[in-house]
Amino acid sequence: EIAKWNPKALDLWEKFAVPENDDKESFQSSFVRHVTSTLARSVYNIDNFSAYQATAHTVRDRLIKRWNDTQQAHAEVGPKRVYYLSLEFLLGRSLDNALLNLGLKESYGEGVEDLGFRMEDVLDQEVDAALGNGGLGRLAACYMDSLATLDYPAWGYGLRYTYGIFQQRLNDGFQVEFPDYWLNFDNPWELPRLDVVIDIYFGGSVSKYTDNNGRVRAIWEGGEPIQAVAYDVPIPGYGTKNCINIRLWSSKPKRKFDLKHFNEGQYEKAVQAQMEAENITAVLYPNDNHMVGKELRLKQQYFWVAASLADIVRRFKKSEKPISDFPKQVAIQLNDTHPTLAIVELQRILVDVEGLEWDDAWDIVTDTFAFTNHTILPEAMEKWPVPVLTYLLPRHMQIIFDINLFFLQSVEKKYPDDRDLLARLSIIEESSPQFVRMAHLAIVGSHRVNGVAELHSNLIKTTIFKDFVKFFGQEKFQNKTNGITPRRWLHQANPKLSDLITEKLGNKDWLKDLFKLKQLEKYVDDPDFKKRWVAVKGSNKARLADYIKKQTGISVNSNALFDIQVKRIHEYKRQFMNILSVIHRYNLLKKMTPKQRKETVPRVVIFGGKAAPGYYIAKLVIKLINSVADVVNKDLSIEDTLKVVFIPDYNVSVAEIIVPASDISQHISTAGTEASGTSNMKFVLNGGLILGTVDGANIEIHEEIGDENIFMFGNLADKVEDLRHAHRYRNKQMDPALKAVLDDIESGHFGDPRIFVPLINTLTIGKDYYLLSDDFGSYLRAQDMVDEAYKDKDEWAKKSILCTARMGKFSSDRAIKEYAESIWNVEPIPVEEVREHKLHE
Ligand code: 475
Repeated sequence: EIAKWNPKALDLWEKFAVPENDDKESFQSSFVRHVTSTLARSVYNIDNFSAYQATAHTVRDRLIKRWNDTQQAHAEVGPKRVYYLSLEFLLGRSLDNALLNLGLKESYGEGVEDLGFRMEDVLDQEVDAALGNGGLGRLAACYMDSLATLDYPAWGYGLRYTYGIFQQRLNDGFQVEFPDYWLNFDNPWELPRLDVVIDIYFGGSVSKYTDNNGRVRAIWEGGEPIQAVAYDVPIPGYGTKNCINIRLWSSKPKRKFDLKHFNEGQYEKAVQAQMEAENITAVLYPNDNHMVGKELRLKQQYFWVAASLADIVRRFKKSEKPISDFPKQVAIQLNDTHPTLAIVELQRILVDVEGLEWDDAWDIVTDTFAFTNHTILPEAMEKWPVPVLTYLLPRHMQIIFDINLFFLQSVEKKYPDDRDLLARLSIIEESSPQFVRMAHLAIVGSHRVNGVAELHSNLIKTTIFKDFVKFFGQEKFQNKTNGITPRRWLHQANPKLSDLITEKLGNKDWLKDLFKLKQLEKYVDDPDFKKRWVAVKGSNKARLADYIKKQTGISVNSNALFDIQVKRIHEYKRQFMNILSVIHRYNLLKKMTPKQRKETVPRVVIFGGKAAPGYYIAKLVIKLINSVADVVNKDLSIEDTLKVVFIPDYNVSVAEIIVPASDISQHISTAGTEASGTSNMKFVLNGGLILGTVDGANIEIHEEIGDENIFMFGNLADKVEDLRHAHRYRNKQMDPALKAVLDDIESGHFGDPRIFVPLINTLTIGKDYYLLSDDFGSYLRAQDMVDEAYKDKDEWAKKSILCTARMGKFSSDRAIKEYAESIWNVEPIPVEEVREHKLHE
């Protein structure tokens, strides 16, 4: 428009645009301007944190530019977009990642040094954005990085929690939780869009009316609206101008307070509605792989999907395409069952608001959605009581009953007289009260369902979703093995290894095509290369040793074997088995002669991870680890052959220090319980070997890197049911080595044994559901093999190199391409080309 009445104006706009590939000077000028104008500080009044803020704001300016250009290009082309709905985005820190992806790392690094700061210290000021629990949330973050890098027109939708996952501290070896008020200082990585506001309704009532065509229709009138306000988080791709968006919704009352109550002097009542509205997005539920049936959690879910769908439908309508084109323009991926109400909400919009016939609407809905399952643990399966849904969302509950009715009618038609099949497939669990099974609703409302690793995808087809495969057929059920972004998990976390790889491969192309790492194989017998490879690992271990010293006061020997298990604390992940094997090792070391001890491989066993605040057994595992650490680390008689460390407050930025430093990492879930795992991929990509069970993505990692480069043990998934049966009905004998270790704990060797009774009971009274005693023997043998192998340093180096070289498959770029091609049917949009084309028009 401006160009029309003042053509010269455009030149000015161009001249003063935010620079894109700016140099040291333009960075410095922006830095100083932000220190004075944004932060109201000066050269006499600036610390590392202000330097971080000024740098972050400078980067933010550049991100906004790309973000705008990307949205403009997408508006120009009008492509099919993909929407990733995730209740969790575990992003971690943003500055280093943005600098890398924008190609500004070097110039800004020099620029900030000249101004009197070290980039390392500046980066270290940033607090993690920890809006997630573990695997599922971090996967969403890696997928956004890949979507941006591969130029897909994609959006993430989530919630802007005021409090992220709690901070973990230790008190006398017990976990204590502290609130994570991450927005305490301003957050430069979000753009508040106070103009993007959507009213969300709960409760109210449904009435019927007859439309112009004489059809009976429903209309839902909700209660007091709550506002969803958009906060946009730009996600820059690596080596591209594409910059996509995660839109996080924050809840806010529509009316500030109730004047009537206020005037009556009832102040608490006057602000009550306001507080209830703000509560919706106040806190992330801290449970991983576990369903908690709290009403507030259900409100979060609806609030989020209703706001997101309103936004998506509004964007679609701007295209002025017929509503039947919706699935040609929109693909929505459901990250687990948490956003399943989106299926119901879209059906409601199409039928009640747009006036479509039920069947036409339903075809649009099922063509639009696809659903990813992340766990088969029964306690994680979401189900919501019908009475709760009925009063919170009366119209949605009616629609769910109708979806179920039509679905079961179609089942009945195909399999007449199989009442049990109907009961098993039903979206409604016929208990008292009734429950809505969210996974069933998600399957029925989606055209594709996928698991996250080969074994897991096969298991869901043969166990929890078996009947659905029978009804819908195989094609609907796919596998999409998880992946991780090599930008954060190698280049950023392990700069020395990244530099060595780039030097050998001649360029950085491997960061966009991870299969290129294969070329490293030709150096496995090059002594100079091996030496440098080992030196990098050594310096990463020293870096971790420093961090451990700072955080825990424990000194560890970086020449020892670093054996690491970091992940959420959960019985199925079996940290308990790990610490029991540590006790076993400790007792052996004590019995050894000094000569024997000299010949053993010294080990540092490192743990980290949060337990859900209400998960009593998991918290006892943390206490046991710390109690064992107290005894072992003090015992001079074992001459530094064993150290045990629990690193507090494991999170993304701590993982970036830990992951590059492993010799061995442990992924030892009971076979069939860990859907995929993604930290296994991170460790191996950084040249760490795995000690693991035949579970999740371990199996595919094994396939890629080969037998010699991984230590696998334990019973297979297809044996698990029988073994559990044996524990339940045949008083199974306990492994004697395991028995000895338990006796040792019970003797009081690691502090008051009464504390650990409930934990030990899981193996006895609890019938050892996770089969520790069945796997303990083969676990110890595998540990011995690790020790033996580590003695041959040269062979170990070779294994380490081959690990990294063969990890191409596990890039999240590969995973995202598979989703794009076989589920979403979306194409990349090269933002830069679109812009140039537009300029030349
Ligand atoms: C699996 N989280 C990993 C990872 O696919 C897998 C969060 C809230 C409520 C309930 N559950 C969750 C998960 O279920 C979860 O994180 N699952 C994990 O997803 C990514 O690699 O094996 O355990």
